[in-house]
Amino acid sequence: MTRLHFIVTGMHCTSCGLLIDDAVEELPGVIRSTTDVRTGRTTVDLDTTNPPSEQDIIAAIAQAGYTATPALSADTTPAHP
Ligand SMILES: [Cu+2]
Repeated sequence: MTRLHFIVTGMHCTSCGLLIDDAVEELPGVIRSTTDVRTGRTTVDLDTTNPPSEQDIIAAIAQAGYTATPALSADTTPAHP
């Protein structure tokens, strides 16, 4: 399973997050989408066999009316050089 993180702008309440999760979860290859309205982040768990691209997910979020940009993983720290 792969996990992608996005920063989403334009959300103002819990139902915004639910709209985004519904839109993303309709994409083939998406296992689960979790949006935290408070932090403005969407976490998407993907099937590794045929996952949608980052652009597919951003497009689905855009269709729901929000702007998403790829974010570095929230739960990993940058590797040391
Ligand atoms: Cu809302």
